[in-house]
Amino acid sequence: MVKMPARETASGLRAVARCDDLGVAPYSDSDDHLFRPYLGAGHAATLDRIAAWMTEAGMTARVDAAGNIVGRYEGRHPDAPALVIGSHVDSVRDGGRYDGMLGVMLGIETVAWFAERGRRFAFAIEVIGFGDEEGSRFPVSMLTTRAVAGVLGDQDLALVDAAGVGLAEALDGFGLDVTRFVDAAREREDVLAYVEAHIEQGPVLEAEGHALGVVSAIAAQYRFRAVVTGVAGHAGTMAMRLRHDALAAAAEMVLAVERIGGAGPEDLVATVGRMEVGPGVPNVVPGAVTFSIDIRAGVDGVRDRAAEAIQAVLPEIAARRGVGLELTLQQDLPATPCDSGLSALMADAVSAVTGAAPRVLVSGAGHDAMVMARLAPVSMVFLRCRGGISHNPAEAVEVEDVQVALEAMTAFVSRFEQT
Ligand code: HGY
Ligand code: MN
Ligand code: MN
Ligand code: MN
Repeated sequence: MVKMPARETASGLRAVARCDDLGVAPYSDSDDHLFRPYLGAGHAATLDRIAAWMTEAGMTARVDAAGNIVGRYEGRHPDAPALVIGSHVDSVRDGGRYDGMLGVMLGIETVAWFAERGRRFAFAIEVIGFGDEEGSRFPVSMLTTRAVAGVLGDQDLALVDAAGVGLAEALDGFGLDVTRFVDAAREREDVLAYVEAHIEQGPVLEAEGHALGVVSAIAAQYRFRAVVTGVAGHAGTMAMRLRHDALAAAAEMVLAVERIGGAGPEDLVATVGRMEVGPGVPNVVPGAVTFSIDIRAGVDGVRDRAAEAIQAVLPEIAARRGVGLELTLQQDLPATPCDSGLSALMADAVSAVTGAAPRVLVSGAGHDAMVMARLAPVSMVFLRCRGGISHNPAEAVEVEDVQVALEAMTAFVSRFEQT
């Protein structure tokens, strides 16, 4: 492969350094590892910092009605529709520093690159840092992306977090009004397209020696909540044969979820990531357990069949063990294709800067792009990440790859201008 000349990497370095900066207190709710939940203690400070970087890059910055940070680089005419570049500023608990945030920093660096050269377009460029993509605090994900896309669900404004704090109260504490949450929605004619740069969060690009990849589609997701109700009892006196142990039943259900997830094609995955046990003390037979079920597959049908199998087997386990089961579908995100025209532009930009044919791949991870696709055509570019590790403090990127991604983003925007 042609050896590319050593790159000047100041912009890539700045993007990585800013992600590292935002990975520590007070921008993160944890003293040791990163945790940046939506409207958490560090959210306001994080948005302030990003707003300052957006302004420095030549944008105006504002916090929208849903607590997203929005930077705007005007086109040649005011009020022009925008090419939106975005990703998310929140994280999972004990997350990595680059999941989401690197895409926001690359959006800022893309604008800075054009501003430094005095380039203006027939369109504006907006950079959006979505406040809630992970769903780390409230039970569903992509809440503020759905606010921007105008696709909120009836239950969304009534969401309550694990501590019993409702969305309205959390917004009020942040200086926002829940009755205005829907005002974050954008008009279709304002958004020409949405582009997201994100770490792959998987091993493919590294294994095959690619710095970047072009995303063809984003996998379908279901998120369920399961509530198992048994009979609490004294751990010392309740005979085993008389028990209706909610945790033992849940444990059998977790193994059933794992078995069903493993019985399908490689891209079918099923995960129980969160479990609360009540009352949660060593000398009481658990009476109640709540756990999450996350099911994904590249196509809706495979996801749906796995969900049907799980919805059939869990009640059987509950009946046999004499416990109650309430299974609720909390989130349904269908598989989302990226726009073929934009993806062709992105592929051309990627091959121009890497000197190699681009690697095209499906994203098993969910992204803001799958919701923004309800508002505008979308394109995604992936960056290699070390060992494919993500949702883990060990998440890491190479500065050179970030620089190459920036070059691909600026090449994409220049091609987009020609369309
Ligand atoms: O869950 C996901 O795939 C994403 O990280 N929110
Ligand atoms: Mn930790
Ligand atoms: Mn994530
Ligand atoms: Mn992400």
